[in-house]
Amino acid sequence: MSASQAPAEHFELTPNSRLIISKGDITQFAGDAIVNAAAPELLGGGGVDGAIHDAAGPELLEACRRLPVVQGRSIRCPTGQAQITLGFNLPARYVIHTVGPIYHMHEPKSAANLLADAHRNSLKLANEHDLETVAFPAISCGVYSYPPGDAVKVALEACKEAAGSLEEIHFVLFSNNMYSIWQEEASSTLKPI
Ligand code: AR6
Repeated sequence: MSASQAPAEHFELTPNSRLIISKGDITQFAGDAIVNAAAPELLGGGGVDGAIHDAAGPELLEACRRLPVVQGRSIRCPTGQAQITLGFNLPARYVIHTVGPIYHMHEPKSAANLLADAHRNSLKLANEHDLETVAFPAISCGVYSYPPGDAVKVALEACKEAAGSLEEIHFVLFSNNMYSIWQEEASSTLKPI
């Protein structure tokens, strides 16, 4: 089946949490939170970050500006960390902003650790807010150039470790290619349900 016809695929991630992979636009996700693949300043940008800010409306940028600068003159979210705001005009109640690594700026092993941190810290915040459903895009797999075949392994392993009491962890992939990569990795490592 081609990805454009593909239904959402469900897998057992942990005994309590299911992993759901679908193709689409994450700004349409109507669960508790969507994760944004942001830049460290948290002031918007291109890619999924731009789409989320456009759909959420200007209040999202205002909420991001109010988050404290924690490093240097402008960094609100160092690579691998996460911050949470409301979702404003989005169907999702919250946006969890995280920053993945720029692949070529790190040794592959540190890039993998930072990408895992981005997923784990996003899920930590989701659990701290008692959320039940959260959706991730393919963090770092666009402008930040992380090879998607490696990123998916890191992302799914980190989600397994940090799922906590989340009922559903979704990955909403924008392209056929990214959807197929996620679907193949999940099918080969997790039990379908
Ligand atoms: N829904 C789901 N996925 C999407 C959407 C969408 N609406 N739009 C794009 N994607 P990127 P990064 C996919 O570049 O690599 C920004 O400028 C896209 O096809 O958005 O982490 C930030 O401000 C790709 O597979 O994020 C940062 O500066 C994936 O989302 C920088 O880009 C991630 O691509 C972050 O780069």
